[in-house]
Amino acid sequence: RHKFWETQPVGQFKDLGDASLPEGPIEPPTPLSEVKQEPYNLPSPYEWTTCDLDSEDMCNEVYVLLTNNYVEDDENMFRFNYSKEFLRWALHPPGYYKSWHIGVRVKTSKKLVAFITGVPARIRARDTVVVMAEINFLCVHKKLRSKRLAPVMIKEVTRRVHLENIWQAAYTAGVVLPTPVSTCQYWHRSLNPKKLIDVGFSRLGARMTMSRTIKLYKLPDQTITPGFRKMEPRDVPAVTRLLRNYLKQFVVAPDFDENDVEHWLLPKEDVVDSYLVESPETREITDFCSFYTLPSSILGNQNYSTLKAAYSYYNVSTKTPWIQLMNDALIVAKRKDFNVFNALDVMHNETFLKELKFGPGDGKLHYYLYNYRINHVLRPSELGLVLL
Ligand code: NHW
Ligand code: EN5
Repeated sequence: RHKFWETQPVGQFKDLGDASLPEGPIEPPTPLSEVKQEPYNLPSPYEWTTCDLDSEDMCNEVYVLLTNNYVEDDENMFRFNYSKEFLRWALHPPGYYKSWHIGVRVKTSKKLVAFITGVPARIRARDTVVVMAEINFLCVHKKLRSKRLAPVMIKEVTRRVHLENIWQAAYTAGVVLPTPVSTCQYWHRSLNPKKLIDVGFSRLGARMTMSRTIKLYKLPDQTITPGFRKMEPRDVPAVTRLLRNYLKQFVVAPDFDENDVEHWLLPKEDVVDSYLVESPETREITDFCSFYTLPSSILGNQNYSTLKAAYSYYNVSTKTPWIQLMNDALIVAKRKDFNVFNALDVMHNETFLKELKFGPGDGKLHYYLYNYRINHVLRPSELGLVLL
């Protein structure tokens, strides 16, 4: 059934439920001298290229490829539209390798037709912190699908990760592959219900009018929690402590240090937003919430071309109740003109989703590890990791 994945060091369907297999690496690292020194062969019309996102031209080529060919929903109504600034941010974390930003061009025309990326990350699985690659933005041009290009690209990124002496990876996908560590549900909170209904993102509920629907999703103009404010550079140490302490409880979670928090969580306009609660009495930072900006192109609508979506990222509550904290996040997202606020049922998100009028979407997200076995399928609430 999975001619490629059956050959890879990932959990196989036949081993699901076999708790006798040891947790940890599926195969040991090989000596670096045994890692293939030359790139894998592509079909002869194509050639490898390394994409420098700092170059305005290359960043634009990647942006155009993804804008036209990246992930769509199951009815092909929406397509992810990551911005150039977002791609630069996503691919330039501390310690990134340029060689892990891999493109495929047509030799004759030099047109960019495929892409895959990795970035390094320290991810903890139970008690063990493992240096991994986070793989994302795998994309093959629509006209070149089903030619088995994806397996070659995956093998090539794997080779380049191995050359840096890294032997594990984490990735998410909307499709089922061998075999998910966990399967999460997308939830959606309407901020602009009229537009969402007009573009077919959501439907008018049974026995609901448009005006009742608009009223149902109304939010206050101002946040409610005293001391709720935008995160600033001076907050990096306190946010790192708060987040590290919070993420301890999950089975799989990133091991963020201050440099990671500065990169991934300091607010960056139209890319990532972060807010915290600073106690007006003690000046202590007690709670935190964040979301990233990922618009989708609306395919074939007369009136609208983009859906502005916020995606819940990392959140921590120690004093402010979850529902109040995330309601404030909804208020700022609404004020910033997002049309919808999306979240997965990871971490403690189930404690606020229903209360805050999120509804389940038609999409699922499967989490995977490469060359690392976890013996049981995890509940989403055991996951402390959000990929972009
Ligand atoms: S998930 C988003 C993936 N991208 C899209 O969905 C965009 C639209 N689709 C496409 O561009 C986030 C194409 O359909 C793609 C497949 C390119 C998806 N992950 O070339 P063929 C990520 O980026 C397998 C993994 O003929 P195609 C995460 C499929 O099961 N494998 O198909 C990426 C089959 O293998 P099988 C996927 O449609 C993680 C084979 O590809 C997959 O022209 C990558 C068919 O290839 C997916 N999303 O192109 C893995 N979709 O065994 C990283 C299909 O079943 C692993 N396939 O025969 C770790 C590497 C690093 C290790 C370091 C130690
Ligand atoms: C790797 N980083 O299917 C990511 N999105 O539910 C790659 N549905 O937006 C993997 N089909 O349910 C990505 N509206 C996998 C996800 C791919 C994109 C995707 C889903 C997630 C989605 C929307 C639109 C559906 C359009 C028709 C959806 C219902 C919203 C409604 C709002 C009111 C309350 C009930 C729910």
